[in-house]
Amino acid sequence: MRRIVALSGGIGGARFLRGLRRAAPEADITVIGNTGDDIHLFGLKVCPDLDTVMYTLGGGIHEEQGWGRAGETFAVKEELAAYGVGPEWFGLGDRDFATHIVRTQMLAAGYPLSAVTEALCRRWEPGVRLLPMTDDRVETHVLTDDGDGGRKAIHFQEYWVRLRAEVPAHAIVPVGAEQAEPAPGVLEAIGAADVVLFPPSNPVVSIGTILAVPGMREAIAGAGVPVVGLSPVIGGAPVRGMADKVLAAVGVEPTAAAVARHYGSGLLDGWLVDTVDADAVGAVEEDGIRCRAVPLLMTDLDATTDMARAALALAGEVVNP
Ligand code: FO1
Repeated sequence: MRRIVALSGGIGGARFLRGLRRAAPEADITVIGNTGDDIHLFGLKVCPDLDTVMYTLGGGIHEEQGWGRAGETFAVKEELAAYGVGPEWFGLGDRDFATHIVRTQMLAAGYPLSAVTEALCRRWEPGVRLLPMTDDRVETHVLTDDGDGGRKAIHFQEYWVRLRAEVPAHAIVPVGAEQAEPAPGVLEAIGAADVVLFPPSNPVVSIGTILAVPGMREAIAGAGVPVVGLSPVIGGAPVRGMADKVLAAVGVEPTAAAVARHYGSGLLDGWLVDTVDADAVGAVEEDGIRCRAVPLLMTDLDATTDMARAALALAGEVVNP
């Protein structure tokens, strides 16, 4: 499989891509990154998922945290706080600030986000082609309670980082998605792909937001190539983060089989579940999706590479049953 397209959110997607790059060193890998998590802060455009992929594959990521830069300092944030300028709940470091300054400057000069991302990647050399899902503004909002018996929509980062997803989420809305267009190169990459992969990213706010861009789902389903996903849910709980909270908001149980059904056999040809969920294989296959159980914990690069190999092997099985 020479041409691989992978959709990706932040931490989980980025770590998987590291394994994929190692599993398929000769392949052309195009990554379509979620931009629904993007946020404007201090007049700067921050793209957490694109940056997480770029830093992770480029060797600049804070390994334990999974987001932000290694060796980070927070002088700018402290100085802003001294002026009473927040939000303090979002940790932007000094090194990371430079990325947002360059990005914002280029956007203000008229470059689209796809061109800006390409320029930033020239420094980081991630070894994949990283494309934002769209050049248009899409912002994921979460409908929560307003405390007065009503409801209010808040930015995804406020829900995720400030509130730690601990308040009820009634709906997840990718604001602007309906009017968005896939970024240049996205549909072409899907059309030329030999396989499309869904890493173990959040099915709602990461992969789901990418699929909400008009034309994206149709292009993937109609590409005529295997589409294989890896479950981000293991043993009834998300491996990382608070994906169960946003799954509940869209009425999906936090099980590997339910996430596969959520994507559906119209989109997904193959699905990997963890070995602890081996008893879900039958149910997923009954839904018309070829399923295998393999270890899905990204404990180190070897384990992650094996996961990527298993995904590519399953794609091969779908083509040559
Ligand atoms: N996640 C946190 O839990 N707390 C933070 O303060 C935080 C800051 C941050 C800054 C830049 C960046 O690229 C990512 C950052 N993240 C932070 C991660 C991010 O909020 C989410 O994990 C992703 O958006 C979900 O994919």
